[in-house]
Amino acid sequence: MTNHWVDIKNANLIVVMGGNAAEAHPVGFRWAIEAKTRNKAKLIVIDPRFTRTASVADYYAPIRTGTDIAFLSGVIRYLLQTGKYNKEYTLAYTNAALLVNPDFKFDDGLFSGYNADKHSYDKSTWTYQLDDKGMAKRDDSLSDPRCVINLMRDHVARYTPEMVETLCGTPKDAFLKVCEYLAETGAHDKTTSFLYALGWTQHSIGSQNIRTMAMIQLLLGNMGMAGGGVNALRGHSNIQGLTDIGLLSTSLPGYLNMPSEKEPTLEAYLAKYTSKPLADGQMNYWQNYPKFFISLMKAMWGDKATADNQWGYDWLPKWDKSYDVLQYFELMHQGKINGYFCQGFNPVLAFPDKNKVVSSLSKLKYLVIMDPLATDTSTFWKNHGEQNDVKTAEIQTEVFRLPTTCFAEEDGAVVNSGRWLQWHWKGADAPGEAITDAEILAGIFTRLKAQYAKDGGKNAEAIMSLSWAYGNPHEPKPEELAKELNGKALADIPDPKNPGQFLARKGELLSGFALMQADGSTASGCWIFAGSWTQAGNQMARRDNSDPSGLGNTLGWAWAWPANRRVLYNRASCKPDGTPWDKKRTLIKWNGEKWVGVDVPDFKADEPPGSAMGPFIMQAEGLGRLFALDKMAEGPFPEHYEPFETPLGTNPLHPKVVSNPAARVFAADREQMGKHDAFPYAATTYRLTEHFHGWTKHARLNAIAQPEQFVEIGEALAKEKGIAHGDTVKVSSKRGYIKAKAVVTKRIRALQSGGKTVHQVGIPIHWGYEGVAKKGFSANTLTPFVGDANTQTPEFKSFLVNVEKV
Ligand SMILES: Nc1nc2c(c(=O)[nH]1)N[C@H]1C(S)=C(S)[C@@H](COP(=O)(O)OP(=O)(O)OC[C@H]3O[C@@H](n4cnc5c(=O)[nH]c(N)nc54)[C@H](O)[C@@H]3O)O[C@H]1N2
Ligand SMILES: Nc1nc2c(c(=O)[nH]1)N[C@H]1C(S)=C(S)[C@@H](COP(=O)(O)OP(=O)(O)OC[C@H]3O[C@@H](n4cnc5c(=O)[nH]c(N)nc54)[C@H](O)[C@@H]3O)O[C@H]1N2
Ligand SMILES: [Mo]
Repeated sequence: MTNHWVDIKNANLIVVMGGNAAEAHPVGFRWAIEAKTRNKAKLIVIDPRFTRTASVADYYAPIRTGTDIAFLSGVIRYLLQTGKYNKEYTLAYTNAALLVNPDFKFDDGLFSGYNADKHSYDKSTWTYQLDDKGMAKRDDSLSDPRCVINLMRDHVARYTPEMVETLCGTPKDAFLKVCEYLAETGAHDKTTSFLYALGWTQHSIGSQNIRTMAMIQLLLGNMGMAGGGVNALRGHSNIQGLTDIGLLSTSLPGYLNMPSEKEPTLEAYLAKYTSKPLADGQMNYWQNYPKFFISLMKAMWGDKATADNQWGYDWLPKWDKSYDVLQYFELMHQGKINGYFCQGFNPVLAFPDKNKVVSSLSKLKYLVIMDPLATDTSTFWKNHGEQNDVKTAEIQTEVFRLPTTCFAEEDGAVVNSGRWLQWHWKGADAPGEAITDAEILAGIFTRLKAQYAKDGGKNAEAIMSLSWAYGNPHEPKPEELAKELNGKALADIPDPKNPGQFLARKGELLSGFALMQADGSTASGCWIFAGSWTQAGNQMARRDNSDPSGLGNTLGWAWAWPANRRVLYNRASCKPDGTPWDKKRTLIKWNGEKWVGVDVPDFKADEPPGSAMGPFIMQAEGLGRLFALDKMAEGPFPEHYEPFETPLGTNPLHPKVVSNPAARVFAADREQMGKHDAFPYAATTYRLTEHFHGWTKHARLNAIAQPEQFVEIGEALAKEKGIAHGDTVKVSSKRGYIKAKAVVTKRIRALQSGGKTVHQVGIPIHWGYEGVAKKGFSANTLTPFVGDANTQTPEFKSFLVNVEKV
């Protein structure tokens, strides 16, 4: 979230699209209800299904799954055509006026630079026009046809209300009604908050779904504003923390980059990621990259990291390709992986193409399961009947089960969707032989290290040099890990403004990332967490909920990254002259000397209004990007591509380019994609309030609350297929089938899309064969093995099935 949970109450309009907050985030959703009751805010829902969120909404519009970019591009077209957007904000704070490279093009579904063999783009034309100082050129009169806003207007011109209706199946009137709601919040004193989750991310065009919405928020002037923003409602407890500390194969903690083979030296690496300004006078925070990176190296290798050995750069792995989970299971499937550590992950239920997953696990020599529960994955080798019909004798994989504690059985910090690090205390001791994940990992590390010391091995120096400064090396404590992430001074840090004084003395915990140095005198495991545990103590454990402004910016409650800031880009909540766009939403303002207010300013504290510095300080030009330059895999502007399994069989906009041209699909999986003639219905998968993934089928009360696997189909489809409410149906895709009870419902209606009737099928995800609940099928028996071109998040939300009465 750029904003935070409580801030939702400040919105005038709440759009839930690509999520179902009332069911998946029932506690946080209270803030949407608070906005409705206190602010007379309107709540609108756009979802293929009439959800429980829709049932308390002011307006609901249906949509065909996988078509949100078309819908949102139609909204952008509407805003530009009617002029109902925040023009001052757009001109001052976005790249609308900047000039784009004359060689950048979009034609018949493809942007300039496409390489059909590699399914990827040469992005060298996705740039600005630069002046002789290397700064981006701009035309504030917006008359140059190469201005971003003019190219964008041309790009979205195709998304007329009629085209939106054709692509999305959303009736034109409903679409226009949503446009009107949104346009009202283009006023300076009105905001929209978008709440989204997997309904947007789990698509082959997932990242661009979110980007299109972010562009709308920029046009409406809602970024940086209380009650505005781009608000991802995250999933697992601490999944936000997981991304923050970089547990992705191409990331390092704090959204730093894991080096690749293309950066063999530290110099090449830092040159690539230390950004240079694209506008005169711009502070761009990534100019500090070396300070954050070298501090991380010092946290990793301690005294062993020195200037002479490039702070241990050579010890870091250099990726040749992304090792996302799709890639990893593909390699496993090809027989190239010997062993797999499966920590807090149940891939047989959670990962696409369950049959491929089980066949991949069957090729391993060993599988280690770290989990508090006996998961379905841990017994993938057992024949569980129709739900897992394997030949046990043919599976040689040795499975080790290491029982762990769960979050309620240990202390630690959980980062919520609003970036708040909240310390929590354990509620109970773990039962039986369960020990913490940290103790297991430390146990493996200390043994590996001992073995390396004895026998040597590949990259031994990296293992031998790792800093492991914990009181008990076999069991690092949450407090120790938290302080390591925060960081400390390894030498006295002099204050450049006050000679003879120090910002920190040697050994002290850092009070913030501004203290970090690129000379090895500071260490920090995750720069964005600096300030969470300082000399003043554990900031994450604070529980002062005083709220002087009433906006919910409780700066004394827990601690938010970065720098305890609650609303990102809050400089943009003020006009260029430093006064707030909307007085009742004052987060910060200029007091004549510096920026002050109820939030921590997201700007240089003493940079006066009217200077050349833009508010989006993580960007080289300081502006919100309507044109994304080279940051996205499939183009600087979003474009509608069909799901890999499309019920239309074509893309009405450009039949030659049907699905995301930059998506990575493994050859064998391409063959496993179904076609609409054999699998005519558009399916999507989702959660139920009463269950949490595959855990709660181990709990009797949840199993009683939602006792049996079902699928939802509309009345029209049920009638066509002769299916009655409560019948057992077989739902099949090209990859397998499941059987479940049919729930025939008005909540899913047939849509008219692409000149035909499209029926949608809803499939909840919570069943499997382990636990106390009635057995069921992994919903992922049906789903395709393809992901978003940027993140590789699987396309769980749009695929094709057939439905038959059993
Ligand atoms: N009770 C409960 N709560 C949970 C979880 C749980 O298992 N149980 N899981 C947690 C986790 S890990 C996560 S990530 C979150 C997920 O939170 P959500 O994303 O809100 O949950 P889902 O139910 O997967 O999907 C949300 C909605 O997306 C809709 N949808 C499907 N395709 C599309 C589309 O193309 N466009 C649009 N606009 N909508 C579409 C679905 O119909 C569904 O209503 O929930 C968290 N909360
Ligand atoms: N078709 C379809 N598939 C989906 C989705 C969908 O919407 N549709 N949603 C996707 C999403 S968003 C998610 S998040 C995944 C969820 O996929 P998983 O993360 O695989 O699902 P969980 O059942 O939550 O599994 C997590 C495991 O962690 C264990 N666990 C809990 N606490 C701890 C702990 O402290 N330590 C350890 N080691 N283990 C612990 C639990 O017992 C559980 O077995 O599913 C994904 N798959
Ligand atoms: Mo999730």
